[in-house]
Amino acid sequence: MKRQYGKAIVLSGAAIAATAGAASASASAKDAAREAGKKPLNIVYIMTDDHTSQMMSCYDTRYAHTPNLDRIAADGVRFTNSFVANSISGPSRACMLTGKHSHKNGYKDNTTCVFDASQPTFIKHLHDAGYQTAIFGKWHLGALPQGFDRWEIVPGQGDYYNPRFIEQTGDTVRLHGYLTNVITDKSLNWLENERDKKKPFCLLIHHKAMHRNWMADTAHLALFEDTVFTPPANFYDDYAGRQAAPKQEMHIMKDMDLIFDLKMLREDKNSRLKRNFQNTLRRMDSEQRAAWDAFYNPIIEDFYSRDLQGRELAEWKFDRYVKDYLKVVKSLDDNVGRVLDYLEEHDVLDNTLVVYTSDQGFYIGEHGWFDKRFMYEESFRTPLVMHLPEGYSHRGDISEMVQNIDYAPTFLDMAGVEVPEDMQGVSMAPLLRGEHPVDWRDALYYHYYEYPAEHMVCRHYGVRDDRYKLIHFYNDVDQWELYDLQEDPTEMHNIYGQPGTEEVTARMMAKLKALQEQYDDPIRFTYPVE
Ligand code: SGN
Ligand code: CA
Repeated sequence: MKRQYGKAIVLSGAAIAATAGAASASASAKDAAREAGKKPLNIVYIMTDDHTSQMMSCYDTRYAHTPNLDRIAADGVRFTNSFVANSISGPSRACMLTGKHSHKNGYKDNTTCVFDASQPTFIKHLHDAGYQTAIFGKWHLGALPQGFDRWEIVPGQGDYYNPRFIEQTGDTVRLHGYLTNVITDKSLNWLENERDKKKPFCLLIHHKAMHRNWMADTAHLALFEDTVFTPPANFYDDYAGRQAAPKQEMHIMKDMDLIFDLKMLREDKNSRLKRNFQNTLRRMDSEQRAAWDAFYNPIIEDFYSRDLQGRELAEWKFDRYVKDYLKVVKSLDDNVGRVLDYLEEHDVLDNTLVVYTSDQGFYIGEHGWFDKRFMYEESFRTPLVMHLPEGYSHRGDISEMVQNIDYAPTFLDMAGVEVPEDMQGVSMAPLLRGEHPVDWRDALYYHYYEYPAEHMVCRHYGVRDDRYKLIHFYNDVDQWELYDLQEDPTEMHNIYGQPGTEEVTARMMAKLKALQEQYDDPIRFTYPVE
């Protein structure tokens, strides 16, 4: 099969010999940069959790106002076709770090896997090449981080209030404050006081926000209360023609917990996740708790007094879900602004690549859902905006299809470090220079494994090109789905097997087979159409 663009070693800045090992390649990169009077590249990679592009105003103006995220896009680039390889946290993080699909990096799901942290990552390659490396925030890979000079991570999913952190010594400490602020404080402190300012750096700022259960900072509780948010057109999807979709347990009406997710806590009311919510509230100090109760108590009383049912209840849940999510976005956006301001004020921004993305997209009521996992657009996509360092002239939108396996080769390529042969992603650096490589990939591969598990999304793999998507759900249903994204962008009509789709089905099946071979996915499959 034809090799795709980006496997060739492309070094940024002045021409640099590309055959040397990582350390010497970087030494030459830095020498060349110095000779050219340029500062070496820094990387600030900000990744949130479950932040979907429907909730970023530079992608979608229906709900959110995110001036700081929009500032990154306005001064830099916005990817309009950015996707993940496996739409769930740990696997996404493993793809991003290794530049490889899940079956190659071994971290296929959150529930049964532990990340083999001894394997190569872009962080280790940058570190070997002389970069200062650090991560603060959510790691979620089971094993402790390797390859970082400095790390402080939250255990598992982390806590919004007065969070625990695992320190590099192995001790777990409890800090005071709201997690999004605390992670940013730690990151800025490292930039200002802890790093060796003579070396280039790569800093990973990994937020818990906007992960479930969307607990806002008390400072933002009152926001968005004057607006009533209405659900998207396919909120009442009946899943006709699809077998996996009706099996899921991520439905706002059926599965979103009134107490844990929507905070309607009252002594005389019960829910499946009530105890989990009480545990999160117990983390608060008396001042935080008083502010929380003062805000929520009238809403709780009003809610139970109305005894909403059916669609009225579903739409009330949707509205509260969006309000909570937006309040959490507000903290995130403010904190991204703090990082951008720091870099600008300290004269670091010009030679720094600032990346903002999420570990995957999320449903905001589309198909009636919250959560992610499916290869349908809302969760297959992930936001991606970048502030570009000097030397990268492109501004505005980039429409080529990119995937989170591309991040690792991109960072190495831009830093002047050799991209290892076995990385499966491709460097996006040419796109950032404004080039449109004619042999850029024309289709993306996806494979999701976490089943049976929370939210009950069946295992599936699939292929997407610029118009069609073919998915095979193989456990424990066996169904193919085909969507025409041009005619049916919300993926409501599975046209697999319909008369007139034979040619496109055969073409997409061939692309799927080619990608499974190219990426060496060992899954045993049969292609019903050859
Ligand atoms: C938790 C959440 C789920 C979520 C997974 C994975 N439940 O288990 O709703 O799908 O994380 O999310 S909760 O009751 O603990 O909030 S991921 O982003 O980490 O992959
Ligand atoms: Ca996530």
